[in-house]
Amino acid sequence: MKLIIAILNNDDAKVVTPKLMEEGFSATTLNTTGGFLRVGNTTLLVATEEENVDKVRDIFKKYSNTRSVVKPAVDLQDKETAAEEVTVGGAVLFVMDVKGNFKF
Ligand code: 2BA
Repeated sequence: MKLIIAILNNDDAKVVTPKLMEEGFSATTLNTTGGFLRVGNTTLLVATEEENVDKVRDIFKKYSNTRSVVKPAVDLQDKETAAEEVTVGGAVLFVMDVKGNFKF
């Protein structure tokens, strides 16, 4: 069994999550914040059998969009950072081994 940890834009998550449900997958949604931009994103946890990983990955690939976002300039007392444009996502996926799966 594998655990897919997927970080994606909140709007894309609203599309991806029902698509996963339609295909019979279970998912847990976490409201998260990106460390770099400090704006909200969504983290989805999807545990599934190894043979389904490609199908799950394809759903994320199909419904997640890349975005260009400007990280505003910050003035932290005497330390200034310039505004910066970064490309976010579509989705960032990590696939991990699951050693146990219990329900009580
Ligand atoms: P953020 O940390 O807010 O990062 C947003 C985007 O800013 C990133 O897009 C990347 O293009 C850029 N970025 C991130 N860290 C940077 C840095 N130190 N210097 C310059 N640019 C940087 P994505 O790579 O598509 O990541 C989207 C979100 O996925 C991230 O939001 C973060 O929440 C998560 N993420 C990405 N890579 C991760 C990793 N290795 N571990 C944990 N979370 C990750």
